[in-house]
Amino acid sequence: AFLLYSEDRTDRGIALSLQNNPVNREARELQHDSNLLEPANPFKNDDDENPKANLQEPRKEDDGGVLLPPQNLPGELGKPVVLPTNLSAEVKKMVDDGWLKNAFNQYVSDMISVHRSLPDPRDEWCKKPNRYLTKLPATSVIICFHNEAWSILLRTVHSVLDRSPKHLIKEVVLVDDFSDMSHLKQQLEDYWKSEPRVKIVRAKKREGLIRARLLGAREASGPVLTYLDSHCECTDGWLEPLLDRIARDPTTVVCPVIDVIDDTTLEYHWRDSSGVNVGGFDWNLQFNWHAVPDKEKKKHENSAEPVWSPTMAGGLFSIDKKFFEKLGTYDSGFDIWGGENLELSFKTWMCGGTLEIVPCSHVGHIFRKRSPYKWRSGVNVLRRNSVRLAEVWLDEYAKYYYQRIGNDKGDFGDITARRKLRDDLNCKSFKWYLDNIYPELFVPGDAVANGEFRNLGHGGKTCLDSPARKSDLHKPAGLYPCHRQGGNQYWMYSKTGEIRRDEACLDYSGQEVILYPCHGSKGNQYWEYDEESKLLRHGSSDKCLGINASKTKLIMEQCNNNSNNQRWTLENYDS
Ligand code: LR7
Ligand code: MN
Repeated sequence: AFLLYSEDRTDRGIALSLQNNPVNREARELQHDSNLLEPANPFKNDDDENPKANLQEPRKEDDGGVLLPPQNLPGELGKPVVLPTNLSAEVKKMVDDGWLKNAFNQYVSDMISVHRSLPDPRDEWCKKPNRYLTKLPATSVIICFHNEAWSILLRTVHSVLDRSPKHLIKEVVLVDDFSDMSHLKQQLEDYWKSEPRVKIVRAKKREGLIRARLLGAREASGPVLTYLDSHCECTDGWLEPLLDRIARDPTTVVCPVIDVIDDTTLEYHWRDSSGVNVGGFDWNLQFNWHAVPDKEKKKHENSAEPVWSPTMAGGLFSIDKKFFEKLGTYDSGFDIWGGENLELSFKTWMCGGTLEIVPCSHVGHIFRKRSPYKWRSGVNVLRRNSVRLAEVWLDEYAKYYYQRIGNDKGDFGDITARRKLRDDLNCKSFKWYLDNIYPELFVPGDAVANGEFRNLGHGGKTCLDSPARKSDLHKPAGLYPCHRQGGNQYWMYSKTGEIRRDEACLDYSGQEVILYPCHGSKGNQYWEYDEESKLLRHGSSDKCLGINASKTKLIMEQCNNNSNNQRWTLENYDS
């Protein structure tokens, strides 16, 4: 198999058609297409100069005696595949095209077996005998895709079939959300022709991932639904720990730990259960990750035990089908992408369920830096979804989201049915959720001021302005003409003297004024506002926050009562 793979001069077209033969597993490995790469074999192990030295006896499978690739094929065991730098122009173009279409390295994915092996990231605790109930419910696995790459989609499905006990997979429902890539048409049907457990459902128009998931749920006949994105890989034993929680209590909604499949090398990254994160969100209604809070840690003897999570990332979870239906599934008014993850999270907690991350279950996901597909033109889809979410579930807290979007709700459609659902289910309040399930969240109402922070110097039209995303932490905070639309100009002044947005705090340690993760211990993040003089005096340096003459930079100066460029008005200040 190795010789064939490294020396055969098949072109890509042939590789593809071989790949489609569902009975010839070995032939599918020919997709690696190494001949197009220079040097001829870029996949050799780091410490191995001679590629032939890698030649080893292929493993035999116990069932059909079909050959499996040797462990040193590209990407096996989740190892990274690094392309050589001296690619020919022809190959480089294919690599670039792959990135363009998918926002990850499709070329590298195509080199890797759709049955590749992965590390086993499980804690020993997970493998103890009798850890899980012997009688577990079967699940329908629903995978929605819109223009997904061939090898990635196939690897997702094979990882489910290859690494789950047969009797626990009722079926795999592939929902095609109106893709136009040709490999997702007849070719996909042909590929799965001899696998009765794989069903393909086609949306008649572009529905977006939320309605596509609902379409999948309608086709699913198992008692449990398991959703996966179309670019995932399940590891050994991923399924049992999820189903076990649902078998014990069908109102428990469970998520695996989501490992990272590198978008460039397809390397499988994982951390042990001491590094497990839980989900949260910010007032822009964006999902984010957090370390497990101490209070939750104390409830467990072993870090591999399931932990409560305020929210889920959205794409990877299992839920009892009846419970999902009882909760009113998703708001089908949500379009394309976004918001549904928080909707289901809030509902689960507020309407009688529990949301958990199960550290014994690991599934990899390719995190992309941009969305490769078309959304919808002329509508801010995410905002519309988020406003629907806020209107139905956030009660009096919705206003904090609206402040972030400049109070511009736009047309968010009709939500009466969703409100009725909430009433009928007798769900708890959002305040209850925040107080009991997510007390770590900073609530803007607890701030002394919130909104724009305007400097009165040089015409008084300059506002504190920074995106304050995770990637902006440790970077200088900025300034911009005030625009009254919230967003990067929405700040809070907390009771404890922080100037913050979400988890970013204005911080000064003698150099530049930067954003830094809020630490809650004052010092470099302590600012004292005096309503009278309008100065913002910094705790540890005793200097005042000002702006330079060109209104481009925050500066720290000796405090001066008469200097307008040190004077600030904080919106909604309430002493
Ligand atoms: O119009 C669409 N139709 C689709 O079928 C758009 C997307 N999709 C499919 C798509 O092919 C993919 O399988 O829907 C899935 C999700 O789309 P991605 O992969 O572009 O989204 P993402 O991984 O960036 O999105 C995360 O947030 C989404 C919010 O709506 C969904 O909940 C995704 O499932 C979710 N992914 C995860 O939770 C994986 C971990 C990411 C994190 C954190
Ligand atoms: Mn995804």
